[in-house]
Amino acid sequence: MTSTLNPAVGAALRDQQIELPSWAFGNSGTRFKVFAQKGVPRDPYEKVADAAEVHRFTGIAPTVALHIPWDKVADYGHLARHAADCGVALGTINSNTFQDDDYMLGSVCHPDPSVRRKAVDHLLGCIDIMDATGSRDLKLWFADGTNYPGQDDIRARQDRLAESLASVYRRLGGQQRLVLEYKLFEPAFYTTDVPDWGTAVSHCLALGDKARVVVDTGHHAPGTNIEFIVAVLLRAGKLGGFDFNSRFYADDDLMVGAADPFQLFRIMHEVVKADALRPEAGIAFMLDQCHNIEPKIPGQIRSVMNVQEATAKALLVDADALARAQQAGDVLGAHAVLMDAYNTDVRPLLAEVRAEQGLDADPVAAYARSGYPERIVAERVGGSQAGWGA
Ligand code: PSV
Ligand code: MN
Repeated sequence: MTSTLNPAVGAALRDQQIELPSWAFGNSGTRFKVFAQKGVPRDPYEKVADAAEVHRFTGIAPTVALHIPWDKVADYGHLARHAADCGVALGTINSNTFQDDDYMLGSVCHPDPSVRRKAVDHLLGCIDIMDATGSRDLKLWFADGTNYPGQDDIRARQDRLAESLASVYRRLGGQQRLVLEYKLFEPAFYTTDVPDWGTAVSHCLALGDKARVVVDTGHHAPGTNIEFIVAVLLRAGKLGGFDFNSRFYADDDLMVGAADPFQLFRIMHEVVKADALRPEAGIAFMLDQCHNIEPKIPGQIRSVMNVQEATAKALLVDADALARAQQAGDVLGAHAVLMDAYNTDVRPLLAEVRAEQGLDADPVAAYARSGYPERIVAERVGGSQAGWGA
């Protein structure tokens, strides 16, 4: 069969890298119930092994992000070597300053300096881990905020945040970065200390070049134009990465591309236009999802494929035709160029890309046939399954 694949599109798709969250492989749920699944990892080593399966069948998920302390181990260098043995590498280190009793009123914004010190020490400890794993990014998401008007001083909390962030920033090595994630609300409901991209970017600008913003697609109000935020951050050189997932209502953490594949395409279109897909562009394309009712490894494979499909469509946008139509004020023509790409069935094209990489055209089916799902159910007996908090 002769290849129909545009070489530039093929190369861009082969180079794409998507990072998997270790926590997607553990048990998760809502505050109502966590349903345990058979074969779920009991420790970070097994989580990494599962992530490696996703890479084995998709070829574009070579790194796995850790969450500390959920993925605490005695020897991070050893975990990094285990990852290499499995065919992947350790990626972003996600900090956790939201699951300790001391953090009830906040962490880095807490009114008590000793709690702020404890939170900052945790973040510095995460950088020590990055030194051992070779990770580039420290991801910061703060649950800090207030529930009631008058509960605390909004501006004083911003000052505490700025001071805490500066202490962490100073400790970063030359190649390391701090990526700051914002979230509209939850667990705080009245004020959140980093609620939006504006607050995040203003702190990152004050910190310097090694601080960038993370866009978690689930962290916006309904109707927010996320691709606009992406475009503005890319223009400012301040987009650090994504936490991809889908939302219908709030921070649902569903599979990316499930709720709104068109939004995902629009986001990837902005990324492609800014030539920011290349790994060297320094944008971390991470998933941040929980598979509460679906099997986890296939859920991650499907999610990676959804990002890949949206990317392929974005790469198919005829940039010249689009620019011509835009210049000419041809509203419908410009829109049609975009929709033509979005409406293309890219599955045959992706099957070709996978064939070139020696991969099965259907990663979900190939995984199902691999014997791995049965093996982990048989082998992972005893011990306690990993989940939120472990
Ligand atoms: C918060 O909702 C968040 O999106 C942050 O990225 C956390 O680190 C992650 O979820 C894990 O729960
Ligand atoms: Mn997130």
